[in-house]
Amino acid sequence: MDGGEDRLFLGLDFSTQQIKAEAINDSLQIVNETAVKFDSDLPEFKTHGGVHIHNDNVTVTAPTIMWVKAFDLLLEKMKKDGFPFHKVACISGAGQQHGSVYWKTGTNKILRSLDEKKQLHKQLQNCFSIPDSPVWMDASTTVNCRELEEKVGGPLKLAEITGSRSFERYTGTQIMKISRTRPSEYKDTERISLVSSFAASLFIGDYAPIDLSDGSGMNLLDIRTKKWSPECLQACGSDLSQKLGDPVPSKQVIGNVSQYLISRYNFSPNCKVVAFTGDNPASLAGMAPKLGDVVISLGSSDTVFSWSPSHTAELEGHIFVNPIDSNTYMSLVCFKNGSLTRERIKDESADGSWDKFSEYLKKTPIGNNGNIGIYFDVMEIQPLVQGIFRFNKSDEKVTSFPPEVEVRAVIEGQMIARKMYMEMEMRGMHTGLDTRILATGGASLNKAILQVISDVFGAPVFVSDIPNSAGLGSCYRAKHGLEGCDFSEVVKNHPQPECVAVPTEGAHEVYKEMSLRYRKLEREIANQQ
Ligand code: 5FX
Repeated sequence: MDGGEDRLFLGLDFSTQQIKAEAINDSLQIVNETAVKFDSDLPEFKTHGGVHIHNDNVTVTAPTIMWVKAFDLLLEKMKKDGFPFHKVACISGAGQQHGSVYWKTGTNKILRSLDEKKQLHKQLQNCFSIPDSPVWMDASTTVNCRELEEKVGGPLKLAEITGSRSFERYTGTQIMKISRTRPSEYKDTERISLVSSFAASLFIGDYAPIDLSDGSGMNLLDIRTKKWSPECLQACGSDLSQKLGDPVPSKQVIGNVSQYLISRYNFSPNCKVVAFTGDNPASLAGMAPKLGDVVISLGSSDTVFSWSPSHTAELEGHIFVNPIDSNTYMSLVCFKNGSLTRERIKDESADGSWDKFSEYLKKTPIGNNGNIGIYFDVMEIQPLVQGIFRFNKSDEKVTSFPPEVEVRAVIEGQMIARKMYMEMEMRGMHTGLDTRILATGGASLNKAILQVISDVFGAPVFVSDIPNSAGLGSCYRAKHGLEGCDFSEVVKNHPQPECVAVPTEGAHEVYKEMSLRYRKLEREIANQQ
């Protein structure tokens, strides 16, 4: 190995429902894609959508060891398929954001002296002080959120420091909850990782640092100084700065691949690892956006994000340190009811067929004859509400819609909310005919859905033929970190996305009025809960 056209860059994506590896060569061509799906490939963990939703309906966790076992399976699959591990020059990766991993005291020694003959999950099975990791879908920490905000001087003050007011899924309050409810397990925790830095730890055989971009999703990092905020740490748990380690810029090389991986899979001893980051920051890198582009990512969660040169504190949405350039920022809004809700409605109203779903979207009018649906199958983030709500054109509640109306209602309702919260979070951001909306994620393959997005946002929608932008972004980040050049240099051969939908005439007026109604109805629902 070493240099030359032959070298590869490996990108990992530890997402909610699966882990995936993607490899590119120096010309940015994808040469390998391998995935392990938690529900179907690891049925012994009995997850649904990669998680366990507890009986209280707000606690959501995933077994940490399942992720380790998935890592074993993934690399074994690649080995079996003859993947040339020795050609990998650098690795980076992404993880579902906010989720946390609790390593038991003494584990670092084990990580540093792994036995190449044994699978990793067998060696790490007793190494997690909290065996079930809280994930981004968890909404069980409302009391902790209020406490954190109060301790630092209110929600806006917290947003000024950390880029976000307190949100239930954010890691700081998840840690606070664990330190209060499970004090002995907390004490027996040597290190706390995010899913991203946990995954990186499996590659370097040591505790990997948290990167600044994913670290911004914890309500613990001061995004102005790029250091942990002492007051936030103090509010969330004792000895927290030791348990977290120092954060590093997202493009930092954090070490070489472990001896375990060299011996077991034939990685090169020179193979470097660049800090892993969150899935949304990695997606930003994978879309290679221009300033002013808006990315809409349609996955387990739906997110809308963009690259911002500066930041202002807002009560809705989030600001993260930018994964590509830690002197700039990225703004993001996140919605919990994304693809699983769309899939449920496809199953219930379109006989489980995406073709039929698309047909219904095409045959129903823009604005759905005034019908509006709000589908929060699980507790939404903004607003913090769960339930299904349907309204007719006079804003009266109705209990059901005909199937084709239901299909349009879910997509219109979701996209109106995506635009509305994007405008609240990214003050001054308005989409128009000169904005490029870059769509990614599973639903970006569905042209009928993309047409609704274009109509609601009043902007053309572009897609590239790579739906997994987090994995690709991780490959780009690996190359960027290794070469230390400008990111624009790394992505100069990135395939140009193609315009697949432009706004329909007249749609703008319909959605302008409908958005006002949506906002009023959503507020009423939130006030009633
Ligand atoms: C972002 O803030 C989120 O919570 C989600 O998009 C997760 O990152 C999904 F993995």
